[in-house]
Amino acid sequence: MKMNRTCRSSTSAVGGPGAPRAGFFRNWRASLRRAAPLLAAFSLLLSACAKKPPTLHVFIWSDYIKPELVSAFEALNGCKVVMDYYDSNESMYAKLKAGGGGYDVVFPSSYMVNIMQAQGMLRPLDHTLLPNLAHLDPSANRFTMDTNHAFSIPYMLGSSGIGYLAGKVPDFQPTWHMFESPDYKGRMTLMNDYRETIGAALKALGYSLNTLNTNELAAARDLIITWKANIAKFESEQYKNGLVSSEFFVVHGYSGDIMQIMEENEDIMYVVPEEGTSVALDEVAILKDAPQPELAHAFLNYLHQPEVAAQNIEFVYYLCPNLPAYDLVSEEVRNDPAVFLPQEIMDRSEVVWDLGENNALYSRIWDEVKGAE
Ligand code: SPD
Repeated sequence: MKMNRTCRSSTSAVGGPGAPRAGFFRNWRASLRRAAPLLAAFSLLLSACAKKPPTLHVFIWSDYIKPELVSAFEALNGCKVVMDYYDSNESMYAKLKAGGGGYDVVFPSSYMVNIMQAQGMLRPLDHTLLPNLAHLDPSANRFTMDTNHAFSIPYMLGSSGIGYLAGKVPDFQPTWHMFESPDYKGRMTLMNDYRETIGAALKALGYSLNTLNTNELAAARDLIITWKANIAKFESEQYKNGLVSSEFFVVHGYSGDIMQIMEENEDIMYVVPEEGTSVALDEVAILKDAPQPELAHAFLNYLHQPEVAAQNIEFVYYLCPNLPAYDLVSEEVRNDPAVFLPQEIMDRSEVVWDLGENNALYSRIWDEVKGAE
């Protein structure tokens, strides 16, 4: 057989019928050489992914979950939980709106769930991943508009009230009008939270904290301006340290937060003023663009595991509406009216509702308070 160029380069001359052609090998080797850096990067990425556990980013109120429960969740799920904190619904909302975060899970109060859901900020919940929904106390539904838990599930119920130092304020009276007392000028704080503080003033005046009556709102504004002359500042977080260290004698704060610091200073007391207050249900929701939606569902479900909910109640001193957990908490907590709010407090208190476009009535009043001398 005459050998020509064609024959020498033919595959049958090298490996018989069906064997790959030498040209193919050359092309393949060249492609491989070209792809080598890409392949190396890809395998680096794979090994990095294999080593790095998934991370759940949680945006939550401060002092609102028992840290050991978070560690236990990490161990159970082979993941890492990174937490960031906020001190009001509005500051949380503003940060998310400004594009901050990359968060998966957030804890808005029920009125804020409504606002965020209407603006497409929340992810619909997949109930097949939330079997512990079966443990929810259905009576918590009167504090939320998301009664089917389409976008959120109840997390904790609590009240707002007044924390004070019994030894420093011997004439303390359980009324919002304490903030008018000149005797404690500079030693008092009010929350930097427009629905809470306008709500307190409205209750002090005998009005609803969801009123749309502009005269009532104007009267509340004027009362807060009177209070403002006596307080050290509007503040929703540092009041706890201030009460423990006796820098402040009378503070407007959240029930569980004030109960938590009682161990650090035996003089601290908490009361719900006789005129009534706001009772808030904070919920837990998954953000629309959550990077880890499945892990986020696992976290929500975990929070309603009865033993977890019970331990959390004991730690934060708020009430997780989880029926089997009620039987698992200590008798001391079960009988604590700051945790299991008695009917007489419920009767004079209200939930802050989303007022839609009328929310602006409140933010306008708040701007006027802040701007007043
Ligand atoms: N540190 C936890 C605070 C919880 C506050 N929940 C109620 C918010 C309603 N303004």
